Amino acid sequence: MYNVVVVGASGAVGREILKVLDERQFPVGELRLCATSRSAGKQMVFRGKTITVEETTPDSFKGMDIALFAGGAASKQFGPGAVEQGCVVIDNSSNFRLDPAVPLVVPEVNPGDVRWHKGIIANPNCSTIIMVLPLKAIADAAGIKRVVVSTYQAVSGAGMEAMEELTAQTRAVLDGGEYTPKVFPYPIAFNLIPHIDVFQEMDYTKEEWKMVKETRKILHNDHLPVTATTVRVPVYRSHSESVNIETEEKLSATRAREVLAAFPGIVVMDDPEKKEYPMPLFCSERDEVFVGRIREDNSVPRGLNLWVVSDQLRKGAATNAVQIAELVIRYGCLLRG
Ligand code: 2RA
Repeated sequence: MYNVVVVGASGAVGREILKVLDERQFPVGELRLCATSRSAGKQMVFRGKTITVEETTPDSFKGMDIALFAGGAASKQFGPGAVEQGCVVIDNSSNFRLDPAVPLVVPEVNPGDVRWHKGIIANPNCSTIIMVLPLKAIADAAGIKRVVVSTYQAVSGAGMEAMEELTAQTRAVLDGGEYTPKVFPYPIAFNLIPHIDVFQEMDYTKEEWKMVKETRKILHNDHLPVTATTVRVPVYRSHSESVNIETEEKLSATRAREVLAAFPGIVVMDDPEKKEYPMPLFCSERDEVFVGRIREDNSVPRGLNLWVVSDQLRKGAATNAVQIAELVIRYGCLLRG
């Protein structure tokens, strides 16, 4: 059994981490739940036991084997200290993802990178995780020359307050009232916002750069041409992505369907005659990445179009983090003996 601390336990990702630990029968010994002072004192239930959320302090990691950080700034403040105390840190924030000394891992894609960790292992951005499973399947079968992705990202990617904003705003609009946005820069109800996170170089957003840079790191392909447009949509849960891939070798849609279906963690949902394709409606609260609308792109000699949907709180965050913790145990690379 392993002692586990969840930091950011009461947020949208933290809650999901607890569910996933339970569902996957993770061998939890002691479980400590931590958060900011604002959430300290809240009570949460894990496997029938009520646990009070504590404020995170350097002592929160004493005697712990694995720390799962749900996101935000906490891992910068407490992560290195936790490692010094012998605790492996699995971090869902962007604080360490591009640090060359920190592995960035999607277990179905680059599990071996877990083995060289020095204490911290980064969990990639949700929209990146969802895309790299099908990319790896296609790369292994035909090589990849270029990727063009457009995302349709659920509000829960921005946390629980963003979900509440969508609900309150939708009600206000239907009732003919007004609601001033607090989380998003514009109303999200009955709207789309082509702006996730802050604007950076070349007028791409940080979310768009994450998809470019993290994908290259996970696929061990530093120069892979990837370009992204990320868009927030008024959906509660599950990110969707339109992914256009130029391949090195020709891959028919039929063969693409086969290699995608054979890849771990992917479910192919693709039968146009039966109107079968992935949608957030079907994919939420599931751990798999769903792929449909698989078509050859005949505007280039070798190209494919995919429609990819996955629950970003699960595979895009909590499930991926817990899968990394499982690999740490399987590979025997905990910090304490
Ligand atoms: C979002 N990708 O959806 C972010 C969450 N990590 O806002």
